[in-house]
Amino acid sequence: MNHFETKLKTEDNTFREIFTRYCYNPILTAKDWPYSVNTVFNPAATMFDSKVLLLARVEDRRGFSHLAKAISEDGISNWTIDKTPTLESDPSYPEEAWGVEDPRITYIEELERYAVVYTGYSESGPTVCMALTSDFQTFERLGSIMPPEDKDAALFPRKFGGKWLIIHRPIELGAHIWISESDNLKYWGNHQILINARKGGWWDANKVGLCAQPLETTEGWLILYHGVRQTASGALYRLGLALLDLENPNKVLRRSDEWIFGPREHYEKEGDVRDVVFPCGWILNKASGKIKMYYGAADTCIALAAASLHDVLTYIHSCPEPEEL
Ligand code: BMA
Repeated sequence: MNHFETKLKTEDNTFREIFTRYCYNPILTAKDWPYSVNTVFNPAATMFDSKVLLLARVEDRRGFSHLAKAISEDGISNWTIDKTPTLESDPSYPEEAWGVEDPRITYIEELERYAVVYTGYSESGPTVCMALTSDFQTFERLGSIMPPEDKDAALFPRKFGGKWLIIHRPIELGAHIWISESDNLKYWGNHQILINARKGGWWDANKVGLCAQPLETTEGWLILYHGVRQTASGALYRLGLALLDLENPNKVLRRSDEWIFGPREHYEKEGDVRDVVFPCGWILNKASGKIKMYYGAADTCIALAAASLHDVLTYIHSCPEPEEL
């Protein structure tokens, strides 16, 4: 039985959804956790030891977040969850004073380690932090790598022209998505706007941010990002796609004009923060050509949706080339 929705259309038949939701969503909630927590959401996702590893944002009942890992063979069920927090704020790192949030994971072959890029909630606001790990048990912290306020960051898995590249979203100067380079993963420069927040009536006006880590395909780097629309009843978090040049990721080849996924089901529309879908990770199974996208729903639980890479690439190629910034 196919546990993803077989319908490819929304009820009013107006939009062919590229990502279809798992019919038993949500896949993980606070009730599944081995210790008492408020909510579990916004998970990073990667393959580890041939299994799916999620690193979820877990909010405790003080309101602070830590990261906790959950591992599953099929990436859908039978999750093994760490009995205690996997990565929690360390008092010797003041940038994590009020917790750690929203991780993204990239495997760095050259280092034979995973880079976990996450938000440190410092007393001066959110800042981008990085830690390296080979086992998801011990982490080597590189500390804060961007001044606050900055978040929604992920690393590319290899160097380009001898430089590491990172995507991130400083809040000053318009909440655009930026790309920066480094010789050593610690000190970053040559900052450039990559994807701008549009203006006015657009779904992604005023604030955008990277969602999952960049996904390498033969046709370019797939980028999943969120746009935040302020409405009379609060913020509305929806998702768009972009395609970056494979050898020069500073160049945006395509960008969706429309959002491709947004809050629709009750678990996305109701929770601690209503009307939020917020993926921090996706996994491409190269053999089947399927992408599994893991997302936080309403800042309360973790849900899953899947798409075929072919459909995603066909869609993004039908999108316009963005105007030069
Ligand atoms: C963002 C982050 C996310 C959260 C979203 C909606 O600024 O804090 O972790 O899911 O807001 O509340």
